Amino acid sequence: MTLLPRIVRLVRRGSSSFHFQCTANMSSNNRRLRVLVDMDGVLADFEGGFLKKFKSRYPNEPYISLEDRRGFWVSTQYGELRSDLFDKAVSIWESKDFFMELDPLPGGVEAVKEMSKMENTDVFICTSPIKHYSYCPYEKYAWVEKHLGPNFLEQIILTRDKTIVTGDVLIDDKPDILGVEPNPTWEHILFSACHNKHLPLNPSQRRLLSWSDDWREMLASKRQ
Ligand code: DGP
Ligand code: MG
Repeated sequence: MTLLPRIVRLVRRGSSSFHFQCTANMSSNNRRLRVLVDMDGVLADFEGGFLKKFKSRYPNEPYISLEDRRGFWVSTQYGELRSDLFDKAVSIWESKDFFMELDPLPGGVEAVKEMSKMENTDVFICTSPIKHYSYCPYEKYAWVEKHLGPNFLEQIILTRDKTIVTGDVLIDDKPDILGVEPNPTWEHILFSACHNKHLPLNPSQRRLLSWSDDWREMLASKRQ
């Protein structure tokens, strides 16, 4: 039997099996992997850039070496060292050019370029701007244009709540990614950073130790 008359009959009957077959075919043929990649601590060296500028602006103040960093919030640890260092830390990333001048972390830009060329793969940069918005959002766009190229400006998602973004994986250095959606669609792959590498291994959470780690295999596992 040729296909067209059969489809016409099924549509006239309003057949649910027709609908099922169409959506099933669409999902098997058009199944694309959506990868969300965080920026600070994953592509851009926030911690290294912060420490360099903190030492240069406050040369006589104590600082926390990257070896000794613990906990996601930099300002919290500086505030524990001495309470006035909280505001001094914040002043660094609230300054003009801080985000723009962050160095790329080794291999990140290359990995993102490579994965964006993979078949059936959509890559988005998913990053939370700080609330002091004078420079950060603009500079994040400028950083992406500079390091990944102008076409990548289409792929930027700026959000303070990553749980409402849909995707298959989110590669992110923040250990706990919380928001209004209790069941995000993505699997969080924890990207190792100076502040999280001492955390006890959670067997249900996969990690990428760096961009030299096997991110290709990790993506391949999501396609199965
Ligand atoms: P993300 O990498 O997308 O999770 O963004 C987190 C941002 O928060 C990133 O720009 C780093 C920044 N950040 C790190 N420590 C602190 C802190 O102590 N206070 C604030 N306000 N932001 C921080
Ligand atoms: Mg991050």
